[in-house]
Amino acid sequence: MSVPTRIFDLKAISANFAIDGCFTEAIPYGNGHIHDTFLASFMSGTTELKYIFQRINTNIFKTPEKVMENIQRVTSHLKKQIVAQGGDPLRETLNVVLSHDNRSFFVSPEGHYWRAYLFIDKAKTYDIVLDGRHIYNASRAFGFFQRRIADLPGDRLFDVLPDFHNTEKRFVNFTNALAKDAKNRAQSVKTEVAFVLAREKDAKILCGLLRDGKIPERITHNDTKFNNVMIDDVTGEGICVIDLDTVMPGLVLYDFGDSVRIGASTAAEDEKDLSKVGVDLGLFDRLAAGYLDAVRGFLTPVELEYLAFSAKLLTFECGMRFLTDYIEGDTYFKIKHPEHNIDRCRTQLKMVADMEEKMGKMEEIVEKFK
Ligand code: ADP
Ligand code: GN1
Ligand code: MG
Repeated sequence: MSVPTRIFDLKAISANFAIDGCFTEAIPYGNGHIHDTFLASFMSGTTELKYIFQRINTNIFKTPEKVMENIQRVTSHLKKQIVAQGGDPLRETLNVVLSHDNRSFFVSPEGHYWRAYLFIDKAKTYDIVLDGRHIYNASRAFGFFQRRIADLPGDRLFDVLPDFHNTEKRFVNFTNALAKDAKNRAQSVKTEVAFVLAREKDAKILCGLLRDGKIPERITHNDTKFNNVMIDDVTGEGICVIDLDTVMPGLVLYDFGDSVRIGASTAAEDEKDLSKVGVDLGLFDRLAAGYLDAVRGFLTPVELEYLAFSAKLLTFECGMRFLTDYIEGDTYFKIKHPEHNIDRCRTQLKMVADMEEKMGKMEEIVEKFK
């Protein structure tokens, strides 16, 4: 497994943060593929306080200080916007809890980077979309996020994962992994490999538009999967966009495209029965409506033109990443069983094939809400 599940001494770690309460317990939390996440509880008098603790995955994020600097800037800016719009800044954005020495993280004696956030209560994340309203609201939240962050003052955000959505480079990484075939697995995934190799041309399209100055670089989230939005238990609203590690310069098309592969899917990302996997055009309709209701007037005509295509491209990119990781021996994504990455790859490629068939309809849907 890429990151071993380990028991950490959350009581000792949390003692380094400005939390006014006595530690009671901590449990592993959520289904993220990257960090070690825990829900920790404390008692302050008779009040229970809850916090999210995360051990930052420094195999992936090599500059955790820069990640936290970006997150501090982004969340401070969002807070101002939320307050100005009459919202609740403790629920509608992540709130970083500082360490006793006023830093946004704590480095343990073993060299692990830990951070803490206020726990957003009475809201949940979901791995599968339950209904059209959920995805409309989540997608609208991602759209508002892009708008709110657009006028972040100061320097360009730090590129914490350079070329994160550079699909052209990802394609080269994939072919390199294939040539090396370090774990002797390529033979067993020939169909998936052929599917990816046949789409090299697609991999270059958004990179080309950016290079040619046809679409603008903006500040984007870059990891807009459905379980990175908290859905309010009572109202069903997409109350808070979380998982802000990858907020950095990017294309709005990365965010829209990446949100579709789970947001408009009829099955889980790791569903084994591929007959259940496909794009649900009803969900795609709600997803596009929610996003465009939030960003109407903000996107350029070329960005609008490529929305439907971006869904296919980002799903392809993700499938190719899972396949690369499988071929390389599961070094990047957390996996729960040995076939996990290839199962995930297969759902993504099945989604791509289905989107290719339904691209005309997806474009008509986008057109309706422009
Ligand atoms: P990863 O990068 O590993 O996906 P996330 O930051 O998305 O990590 O966190 C994993 C899960 O933890 C989320 O899907 C969500 O369920 C939960 N979570 C994260 N931050 C909070 C928070 N501030 N309040 C409540 N739940 C949270
Ligand atoms: C990871 O962090 P999480 O689980 O929300 C990954 C995304 C992938 C996604 C696939 C930093 O997202 O890029 O699309 O898994 N995040 C990073 O489910 O690589
Ligand atoms: Mg996440």
